Amino acid sequence: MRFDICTLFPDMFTSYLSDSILKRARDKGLLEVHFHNIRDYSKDKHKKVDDTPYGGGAGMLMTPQPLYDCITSVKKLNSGPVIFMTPQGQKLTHTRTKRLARSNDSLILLCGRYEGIDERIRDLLVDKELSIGDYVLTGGELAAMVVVDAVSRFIPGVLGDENSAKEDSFSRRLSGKKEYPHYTKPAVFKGLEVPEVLRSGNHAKIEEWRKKHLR
Ligand code: 21W
Repeated sequence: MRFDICTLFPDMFTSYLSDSILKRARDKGLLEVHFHNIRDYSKDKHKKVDDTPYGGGAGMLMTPQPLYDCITSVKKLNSGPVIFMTPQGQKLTHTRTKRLARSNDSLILLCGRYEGIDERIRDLLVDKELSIGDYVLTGGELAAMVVVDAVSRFIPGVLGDENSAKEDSFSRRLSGKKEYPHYTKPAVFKGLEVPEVLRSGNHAKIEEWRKKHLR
């Protein structure tokens, strides 16, 4: 799956996407993430990308020209829908991340900054709007990273056998099941002992203990 991310802050993404599961997915060629700095498309002599709102009001808006040129240029590389990350968007859910992965070979993610974008960019280029929850972030970058992470887990081959997408804890919880308490070594930590039965090797007893402690 391919993601193209239009942002004023491409550097914010690199460390997260270059580690762990997502790094392995990119190395294996299962996941491609490309960045496009909206500022690079500004035709203003000072590379300006924001301006004051018509009608007045607090804050600045992203001006349409750099956004338009950035997105139309990216659309030549990526035929997927343009998704604008905004607090007004549809809420990202487990079901929506799954659907995004299953229905698209590629996505274009647009990260907003300041108070938002000029409405004409929505009219001309935006296909869908997504929010990641009811809280205020500084911009769309963190939200876009959440989309890449959550959606990538549904790309076949991205997760190893030990934590496959349909058996992960969140899917189990959604399908009506709960989680049991987990323990790893050491057997005693800060005076708290791992339940004896989990160290017994008796799989029937372990199963019984885990069922009893679902929450
Ligand atoms: C936050 C931009 C608030 C604009 C009218 C005028 C992307 C986000 C964002 C941000 C406002 C997401 C106002 C959950 C988020 C994002 C930055 C509006 C008030 N209204 N998901 N001014 N939360 N946030 N400011 O914040 O870009 S997805």
